[in-house]
This record gives sequence, structure tokens and C-alpha cells, in this order.
Amino acid sequence: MENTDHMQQLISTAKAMVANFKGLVAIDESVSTLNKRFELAGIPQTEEYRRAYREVLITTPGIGNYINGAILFDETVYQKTLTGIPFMEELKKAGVIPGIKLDEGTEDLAGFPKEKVTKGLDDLAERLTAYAKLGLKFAKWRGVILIDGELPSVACIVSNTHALARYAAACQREGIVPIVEPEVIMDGDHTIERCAEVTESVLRSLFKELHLLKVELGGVILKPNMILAGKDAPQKSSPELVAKLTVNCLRNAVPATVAGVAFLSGGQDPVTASLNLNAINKNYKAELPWPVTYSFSRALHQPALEIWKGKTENVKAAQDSFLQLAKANKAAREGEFKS
Ligand code: 5MM
Repeated sequence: MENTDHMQQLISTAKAMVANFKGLVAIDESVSTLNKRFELAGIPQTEEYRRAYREVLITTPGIGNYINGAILFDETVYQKTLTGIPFMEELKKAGVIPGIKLDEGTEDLAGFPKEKVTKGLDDLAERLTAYAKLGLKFAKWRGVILIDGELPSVACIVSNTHALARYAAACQREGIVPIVEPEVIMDGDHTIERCAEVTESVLRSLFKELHLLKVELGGVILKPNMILAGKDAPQKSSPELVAKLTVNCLRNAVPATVAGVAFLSGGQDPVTASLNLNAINKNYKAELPWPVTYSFSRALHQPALEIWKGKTENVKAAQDSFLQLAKANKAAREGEFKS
């Protein structure tokens, strides 16, 4: 893509998303994902409770000190606080850039049992135009890669990374910064070394596809998994090992021109996710060509959800928890987090 004003705008938005040692918060859980989390916490699974939960997070006082951008789910874009203020306005007041999840979940990859490919390309151009008009500045698309014996197949890796590149090119054409999220999930008992091997293949494929579709890397944020053993693996890894293998993998596969790296937490508990992010930034500061930060959902606000429980009297305590985790991760982004 040419280096026009359009591209400069994309690059400056991408830089702003990872600036000042802050990160991103993912509050883009689909209806079914959030409903499942509500069910476990004993919260009614209705649109009003989803709106109320998003209000708790978006109106947390001081959140703009730690969060540059929030990834929203479609229904949240149009919702308001109980007092009638649109969430988009609340975010603007807080200095938080609004973004939107554009993938539409996954479907079976035909011919490849157990493997999935992400949906949402069909009407993407129309959705992008509408969201750009509403003031959304960036977007997110997640591909899911499962490790299981010989899996992932090359077909799964290529199908998902190609879709990510098609989405990224469409976003940039509309002036929206794409977050590309190829998630190698933690399910299974695989070793940390196997996660490193698979993640590196996935990232190499992703950047090949992004290049093919002429995506400008200065206007892209990568949202990868950290390199971790499977959640059922007998041995847990130290933050030092996670940091070493994660940095090695990223340095091998991610071009230095990418605007930033913002990790997903992938089901790690909040302290572990912060310790791992901290070790990456503390031990490898000099070797990282990109800002390396957070784009967590569960590791930033799952405790807030469990404290809130759908009750007005718990809002303040839930917001305190969210703010505290946001602060902790900013410290981890600076390599100064202590548990
Ligand atoms: C991997 O999930 C993303 C990051 O969340 P964690 O930090 O909790 O791992 C997250 O943005 C995810 O993509 C959204 O929550 C939407 O997920 P669903 O499955 O509802 O589309």
C-alpha cells in the first residue's frame, strides 16, 4: 500500500494503541461466551446484564491511565449507560480508543476433523464501512489453532492465516487498524516446546499471507498467545522460560516493522499472565523491536465479573479489581511488576 495520508493515519492509530506503556482490554466476548461466564458466576444471561457489565468496565474511573483501547462486541457499540450516555462517548471521555471484534466465530474446517476456520469475510466490507462511520478506529479477528498429536494441519494454518490477511487488508482500506489474533490455544497436554514450534509456523504463515495481500505492517497490531505448555501438561513453566521461548519465537517470525505486539491471556490466571508479560519486558527490553503489551480479557476482568455478580452494590469493588489489574499489567509492560 502507498505511503499516503491514509496510511499515515493508520500508522499513528496503531502507535497510539500501544503507546505510553499502556495496553488494550478485550471486552468483545460474544453473546454465548459472556453468557457462559455469567452462568458460572450466577448472573442472569440477558442483554441488560451484558450491558450493565460493560458499563461497570467502561465507566471505571481512571481506566484511561492504563488502557489505550477497548475491543468491543457489536451490541456494546450501540449501548448506553443507565443515565443515557452512549458507551462510545464514555470511552472518548476516558481517552480510550474504541475498536470492534469483526470475526463471527468459527466453523468446522471441512475435511479436517477437530479443526476450525474463522467466519466473517462475506459481508466484511459493508460492516467495516458502517463501523468506520460510527467512529471505531481499530478491529480484531481471531483464528483458532488447536494442538493435538499431529495437529494443526497445514490446511488449518493456511486457511486461518489467509482469512486473517484478507480481513487485515479490508480493514486498512477502510482506515481501520487490524489487530490480527492467531491464537494457538492452551487446550491439551502438549509441551511448551511444541507450542513454540506450532506458534512459530503459524506466525510465519501469517506474515507470508499479510505480505501477499500487501498489508502495511506499520498499521497492524499482532495479538498472539504467549508460548506456554498445554493447560493439562504435568509441568508448569517458569516466567523466565515462557519469556525466553516467547521472545525467541516472535523474533524469528515477526517483522520489526509491525506496530506492536499485544498478547491475549488465553486462560492464564491474572498473576501468571502479568508475571510472564513482566519477564518478557524486563529480561528482553533491548531485544524487542516492537512495544510488547497486553490485550487481555479474562486476565484483566474475570475477577471483576466474579465480584460484581450482577449486583449494583458490588460495582465499586468490581471496578477497583479491574483498575488494579490494569495497573499491574502496565507495570508488567514496563518490566516492573511484583506479585
Ligand atoms: C482469546 O480470547 C481473546 C483474549 O481474551 P483472553 O485474554 O481471555 O484470552 C478475546 O479477545 C476473545 O477473542 C474474545 O473474548 C471473544 O471471544 P469469543 O470466543 O466470544 O468470540
